[in-house]
Amino acid sequence: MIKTVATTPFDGQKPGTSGLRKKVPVFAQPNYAENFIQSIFDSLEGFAGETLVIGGDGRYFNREVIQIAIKMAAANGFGKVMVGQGGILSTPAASNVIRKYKAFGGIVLSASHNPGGPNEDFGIKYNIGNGGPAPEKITDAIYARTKVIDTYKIADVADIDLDKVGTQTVEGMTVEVIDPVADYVELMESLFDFGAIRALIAGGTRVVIDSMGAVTGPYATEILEKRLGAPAGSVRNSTPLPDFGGHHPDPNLVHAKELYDDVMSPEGPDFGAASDGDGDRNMVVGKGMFVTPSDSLAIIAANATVAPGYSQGIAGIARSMPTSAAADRVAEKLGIGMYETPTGWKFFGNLLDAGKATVCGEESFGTGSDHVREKDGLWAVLFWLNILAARKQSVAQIVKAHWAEYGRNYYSRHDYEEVDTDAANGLMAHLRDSLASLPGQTFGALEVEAADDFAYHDPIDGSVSKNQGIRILFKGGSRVVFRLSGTGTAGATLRVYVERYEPDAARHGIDTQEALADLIAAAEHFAQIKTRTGRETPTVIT
Ligand code: VG1
Ligand code: CO
Repeated sequence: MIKTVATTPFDGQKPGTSGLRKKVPVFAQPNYAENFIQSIFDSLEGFAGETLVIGGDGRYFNREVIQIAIKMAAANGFGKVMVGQGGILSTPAASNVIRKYKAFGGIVLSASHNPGGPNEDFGIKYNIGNGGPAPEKITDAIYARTKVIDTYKIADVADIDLDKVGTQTVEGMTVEVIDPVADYVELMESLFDFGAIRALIAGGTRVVIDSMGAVTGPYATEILEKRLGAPAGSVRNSTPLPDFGGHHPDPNLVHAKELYDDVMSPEGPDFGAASDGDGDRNMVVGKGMFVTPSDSLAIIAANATVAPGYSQGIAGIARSMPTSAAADRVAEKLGIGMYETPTGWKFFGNLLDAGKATVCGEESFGTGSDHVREKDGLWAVLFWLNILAARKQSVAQIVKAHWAEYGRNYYSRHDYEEVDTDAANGLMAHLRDSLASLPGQTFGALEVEAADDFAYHDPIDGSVSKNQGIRILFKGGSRVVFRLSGTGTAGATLRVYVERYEPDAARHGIDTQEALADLIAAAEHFAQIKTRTGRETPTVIT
């Protein structure tokens, strides 16, 4: 039986950088998830009889919301739902399933790199038929709908069995529970030289992947241990758990420190990687060398043709504005297009669909390509292993050779988390107000060349996205960027991105924070971070 339930709007159901993210107790309020899901459906057209893909990263509350979403899809007229077994689909795997089976779209349940548990984070995101996050036009429509919603539709039926692969029927709609791993593994095998990677591992290169108790465990185990022959146990924290085993599933030098320390120890593995909650981010570490995500994008682009899926070369590179310009130098050398977008994967979709860009990346440990429309953690790891196998060099050798050829972009991000919202807004407003007077100002040896609030003009659909981050550009190519996070669930998070280009190979061995010290001081000088936020130091430095 289909029920129509009366409801009233909730404040603040505005999708951020990547969907709606809130604490579980917020999501658990009666009708909260239902309102948002109905608002998604109300903002779409023409899905009657079509297929919807549903899956999530397995975090606390995943199964409950999946039951609701399936019953609401049935009540709203979808013809079929494809859902990962156990409610599991990594974000890149969901993107692939949407594309492969020509679904109308998908609902991805995740709060990505934020912790999970009864008092931690949850999230809902809608992806369109190209497999990518809904563009702003749709997320704006969803938000507008959440403000006026008065009813939602749901099938009044028993819970669906999510654990058995196969099909069942819910109020006339087919529900197919699929193996969440198989399609993804097939795609990876079509892109990379598994034979060469297998030989690399058989030859003694020791590879470990830390899945951080989150969704990539089953994917990484199947690929690394079963298909590529790495010994059992090479994938750590491989069972997806509702609270990620207490891990903070953010693959960076703070939260994946154990893995980092292990790779750096003399007797440790040669190559280590970690993924985030929903499997779209990656951290890559080689012995003696942490690879910054911005460099990782540049190095993958420069070496792309070693992988069978990219042997014909790449059409272009896209990066988010705060990501370092390391990839720009590769694009220049290859004579291909370079695109600079706002933060968030939804801005890459048009460029990928139009064939303008083949690989994309963000400084926040996100790398991907036109194989799906999300960033893809394991894809990046496999790309690196393919490069190691082809070049027969270590990670450190490859990175240093890259810097020698292109120069090094020293880069760091300083995050100030859970800052008072008014203080953070005040800091950004102050910077915005001072934009016109910044050019020409000096700080030590630095001179401001230009300053602006980044606006993106999408070259494909002509849409304009304003206020995407304050940039202070110095003479010589160094810069500092300020923006507020759109994924947090408590207070505001200020992100400060700092970059300096160093062409001289003799100066490529400096500690990053030291190499950037004057720019970090300049950021403090221009933004008054300490006095405005009351923070002496960043919460996280990556
Ligand atoms: C952050 C990152 C951004 C990324 C987004 C979603 O956004 O900075 O690069 O695309 O998270 O990633 P923000 O607005 O907090 O800076 V995920 O892996 O959280 O879906
Ligand atoms: Co993520």
